Amino acid sequence: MSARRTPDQEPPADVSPTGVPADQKDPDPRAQQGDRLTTAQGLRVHDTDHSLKAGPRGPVLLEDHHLREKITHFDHERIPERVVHARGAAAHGVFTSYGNASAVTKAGFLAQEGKETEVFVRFSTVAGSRGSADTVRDVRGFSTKFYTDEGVYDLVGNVIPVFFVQDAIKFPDLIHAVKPHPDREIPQAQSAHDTFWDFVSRHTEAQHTTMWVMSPRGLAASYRTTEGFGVHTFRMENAAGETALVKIHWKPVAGVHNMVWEEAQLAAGFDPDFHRRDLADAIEAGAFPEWELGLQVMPDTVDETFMGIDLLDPTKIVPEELCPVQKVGRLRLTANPSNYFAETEQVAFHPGHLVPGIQITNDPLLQGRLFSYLDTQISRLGGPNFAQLPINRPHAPVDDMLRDGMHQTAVHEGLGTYQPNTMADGLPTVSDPREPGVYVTLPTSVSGEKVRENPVSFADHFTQPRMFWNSLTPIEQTQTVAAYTFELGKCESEDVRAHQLRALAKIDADLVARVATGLGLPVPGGEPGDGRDGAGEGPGAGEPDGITRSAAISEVSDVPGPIAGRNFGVFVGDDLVDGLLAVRERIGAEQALVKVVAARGGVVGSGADEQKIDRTAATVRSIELDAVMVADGMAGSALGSHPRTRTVLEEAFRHGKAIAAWGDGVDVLVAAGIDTEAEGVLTADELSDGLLDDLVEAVGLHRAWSRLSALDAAGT
Ligand code: HDE
Repeated sequence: MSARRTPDQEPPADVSPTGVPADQKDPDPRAQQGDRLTTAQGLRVHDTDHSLKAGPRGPVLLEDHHLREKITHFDHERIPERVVHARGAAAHGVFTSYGNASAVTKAGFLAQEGKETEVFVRFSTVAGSRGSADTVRDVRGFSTKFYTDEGVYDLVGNVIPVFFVQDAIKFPDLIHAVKPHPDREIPQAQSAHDTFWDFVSRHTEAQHTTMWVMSPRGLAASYRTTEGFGVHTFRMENAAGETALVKIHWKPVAGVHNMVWEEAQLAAGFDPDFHRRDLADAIEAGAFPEWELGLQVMPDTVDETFMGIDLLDPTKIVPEELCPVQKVGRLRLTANPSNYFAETEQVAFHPGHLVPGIQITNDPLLQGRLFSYLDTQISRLGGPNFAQLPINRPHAPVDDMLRDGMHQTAVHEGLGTYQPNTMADGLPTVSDPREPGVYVTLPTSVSGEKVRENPVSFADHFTQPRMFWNSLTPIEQTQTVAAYTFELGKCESEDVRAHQLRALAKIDADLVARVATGLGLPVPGGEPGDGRDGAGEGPGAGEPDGITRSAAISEVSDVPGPIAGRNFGVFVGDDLVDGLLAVRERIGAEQALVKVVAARGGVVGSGADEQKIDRTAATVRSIELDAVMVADGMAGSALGSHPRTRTVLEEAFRHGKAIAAWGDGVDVLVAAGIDTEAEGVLTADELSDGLLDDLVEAVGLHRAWSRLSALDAAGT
């Protein structure tokens, strides 16, 4: 970008009327050019702050084209938000193949080791509108656009491996039920209301996904620490034409990490952009979020089941104990979008954007999605030409014979708009199906009568929620009970609560007893439910080959994970910098981030020891810190005695976050009522390598889980 000229400077002689030197014209006419403000027609403007008026106090003149053009364009700046997944954040990155997937798929981007493919990934919540808070309880979207050499491949997944309904025809009902009530348009971005629970208690196939959402999985700590899932089973084909049924996973290198409920609520108020900011900040700081792509590969059998699990049923997982996830590549997000609207808002994903080697199955949910996404983009992006938008353009050559239409920006030349032709020398030609890179639909056989029916196995709605419940650790179960109790407690209708309790009774006696007790309602037995579709108790597939517990479901582990990108807040006294460099070095070595917190802004220390203050008593909140450190010198300082310090420490303690203090910083903990003997509270006379090592380990365990029970017992 060239420097702007002041008004009294003469333009250089080689400048065109639009201010763009001829040799610097951007070849893309849609980009902004030059350094002079113009109208949309390229006319230079000398004033953009005053409307044209009949005298300084007179009426505004209709002839002011600049005014009318500026306001008209502004009036149309918004496009319809996505009907679901409206709230999102995205980033650019690179996918690198490990090269070991070629036995399963001939997809070029997975073929050879080290093959790199550019990607754009959009994360989202589902229920809320575009301006809603990030940290609400919800399923989250995890969509990846791979710009492969063979064309665009979209993996449009979620952070929860199952879905609420088994058939796309129910999707409008589900979304109507979870969206705000149509009369008052409340509550925003919440499932804690009657219509949602009315729906999921009657469509009991939703119980499995609902339980994932009620568990800590519904409260992602950050997008960087969520798993992703393709949900449906896909059919993959290798170069020899052999096929397999495959479930697709994203495994976060930073581990799975979720919020506790109070933390999520505080974040929704204090920083509604919490996840969006976290993602962008991490990328800007060079702590690039990473995931490994994993495949569960299962035989392509006629009945499309695996060890009793119907692979076409999107409400079922295949436990990792039965079919391990094989890692086939790594995703790294390396750059933030430069324009939210152009990229994050206009990106258009579609589960039917596939590449050779990856094919769909007859999962009725997937089949319906194949229709929906193209349809919705036409209304959301104003016509059929959205593939021309820069963010949606394939990075492979396109010659599609699609022409004209709303918002056509290409100037197509020649007569080759039909096939076969002689007028354009036969171009573009169709490819020989045996050539690499050509998409050929697998000739799978289809038969049967036209019916509106589900396979029998789809009527088993309770085996897998039971397995999920059994897989949670006691503290995760307690959090899940608290979530059900809160959400059902927000339902006005006794009938709705009772319906949902009857569904829970079919999952687990302890679960339903605890939720019913919290609601003050009688505990139902296993009487016939109110569900549709066989009431969820159909013969079904039964317990997946005796697996009643899957360890991969729980986030709690006694093995510390990596802490890259985590935030360590160091509370310092009025002039303390001693030890701060050691803290920075140790924490920085883990690619984690240090935030210096002092009473007021500016710097602490002087000369070579000077350190920038990142947060003050006014701006610091516990929600953005994974660990709180209270340095020597805090006692008696302005921050040490500040009420905000106490609040941060109390919240960090309640939320099970690691807390460390040394020197007279320990006195500050005691004064705030922190139990210095509790799990994850580390104290020492002075800062040492040992203290920092222990702190790093405590953060790697995510939380001091034993400290959470008090919070949940209190019903928060
Ligand atoms: Fe979507 N979904 N969906 N969905 N979905 C949309 O497409 C739909 C489903 C998912 O970041 C919409 O472009 C139907 C499952 C994500 O831009 C819409 C059904 C999964 C995103 C649509 C489902 C998803 C969407 C709205 C039931 C996980 C955000 C805007 C059959 C595997 C993509 C848009 C982004 C968005 C329809 C179910 C994931 C209306 C009909 C299952 C991540 O087309």
